[in-house]
Amino acid sequence: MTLSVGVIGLGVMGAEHLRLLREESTGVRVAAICDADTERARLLAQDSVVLDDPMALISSDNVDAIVIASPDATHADLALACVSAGKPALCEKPLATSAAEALRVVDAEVAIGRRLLQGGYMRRFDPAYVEMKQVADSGRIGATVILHNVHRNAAAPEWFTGPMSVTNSFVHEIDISRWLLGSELVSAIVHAAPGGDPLLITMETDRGEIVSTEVFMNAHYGYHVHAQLVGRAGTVQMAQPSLTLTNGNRHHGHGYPENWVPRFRDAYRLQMNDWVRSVVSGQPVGASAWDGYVATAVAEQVVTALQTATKTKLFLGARPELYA
Ligand code: ISE
Repeated sequence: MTLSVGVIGLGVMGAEHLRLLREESTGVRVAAICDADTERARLLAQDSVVLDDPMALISSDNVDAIVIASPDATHADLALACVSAGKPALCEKPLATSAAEALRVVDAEVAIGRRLLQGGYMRRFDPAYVEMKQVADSGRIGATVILHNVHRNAAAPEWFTGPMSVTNSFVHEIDISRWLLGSELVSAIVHAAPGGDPLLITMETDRGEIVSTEVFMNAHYGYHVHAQLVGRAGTVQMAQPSLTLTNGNRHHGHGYPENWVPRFRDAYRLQMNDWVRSVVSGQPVGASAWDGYVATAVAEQVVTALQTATKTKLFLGARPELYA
């Protein structure tokens, strides 16, 4: 069976997902694509049908499953439309721009009693994070006490507005910290440098671990994500920002990519391959709609913690049985 996929949104991430589906996935074809910029869609069309309306793509009989990579504010409505059409979707993060909207998506899945949505939290597929989790889970570093995260962008994307360093970028650390530690986040305090960038966000988990994250949107030197997990008997951390060392201009060392696409290329590919397999098998993998709700809800409360500059107790709704 060949799975027919539709892709909504063809910006940086949508174009990469389209490439992965066409060039690095098996058992799948891209039946339809859609972007607010119809010219951009036409240029990427190849043998896919170009549609103007994302809702028409979701309901098309020629589309079995959907990749949502349109702007953040559109994700929740499109995810809801996929659930009501009974079609699986890989939805880029964040699932929604508010906790209330994210909860509507969760409620829709709960109402039909099926998990159809996978959140695009691709770090769960990154070989370095996967190895860190294996080391932590093996007990080799003892009980985990601190997770240090660094999340630096060379420059904030031009579409960044307001608190997106939290709601669009830091959501990755919310998700990956919960996944790595297997704990829930219970409090947050945020320190902002003058001008609001970088941020230093310190959270505590329900098992007393401390999670520190520097989110620096304009670090200039390149895109750099790093993590170190500290246990009572050892530590595990990412070894390198790149796979090779270069010499030039009287300098020897690692290079940094421009943005997240080259850094997480393997993660995006593995995520896409697993998503396609999971749609065919009906066995969900990766971040669920519930994980998407948690990331958005915690981000919303971290934005409040940023504004109040005080330690904020985090709260979540009750996790439905579907996500046990
Ligand atoms: C971007 O939207 C992503 O999802 C990247 O993974 C993240 O590192 C970057 O900060 C975001 O802006």
